Amino acid sequence: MNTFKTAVIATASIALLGTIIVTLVYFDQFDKGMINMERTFAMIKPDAISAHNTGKIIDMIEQHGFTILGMEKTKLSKEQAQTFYAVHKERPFFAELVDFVTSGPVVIMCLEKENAIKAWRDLMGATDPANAEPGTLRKLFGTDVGHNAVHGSDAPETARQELTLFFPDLA
Ligand code: ABT
Ligand code: MG
Repeated sequence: MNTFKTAVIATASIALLGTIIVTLVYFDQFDKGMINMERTFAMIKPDAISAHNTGKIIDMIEQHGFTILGMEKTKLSKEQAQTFYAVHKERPFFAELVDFVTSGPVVIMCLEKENAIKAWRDLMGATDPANAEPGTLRKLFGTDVGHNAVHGSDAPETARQELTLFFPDLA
């Protein structure tokens, strides 16, 4: 009899636990749909790397709640830089831009957060550090419009393109 009762209680407990787990997983998925979890492509540029600001920037990324899904220190080839900045190829500053971004190592990252694309652009600050808000990465670590410490995708489509270029498994 005791064995029978134990078996009934054990079966009921397992069924209850199963129901709780299924419910939690369901609500987790539901939440993810509601909160627009996004991925973006980020880069720490050669100026910030050579100034030894890599660690401070990565620390701020984590302090602001981004999850670093992928990260690599690498040096871009001319071809990679030209593809990456192809949208600017007709601009007068294109050659200078490609020279700069290939002048030394960079740290490339895939970041995840709710509304990550805008959140990362907000943390970076304005393209020209002179116009960037206090506390932003470009105000803290940028020098001028051509040497502005960090990059971030500017829209969902560019995030997908840039992640496909550097982190195909995370795009
Ligand atoms: P990125 O994150 O590097 O793409 O910068 P952001 O999106 O804020 O600004 P855009 B407009 O994409 O600039 C690309 C790079 O070109 C540099 N630049 C831009 C100049 O050097 N002179 C200019 O007049 C303009 C408009 C700034 C960006 N990169 N760096 N280094
Ligand atoms: Mg840009």
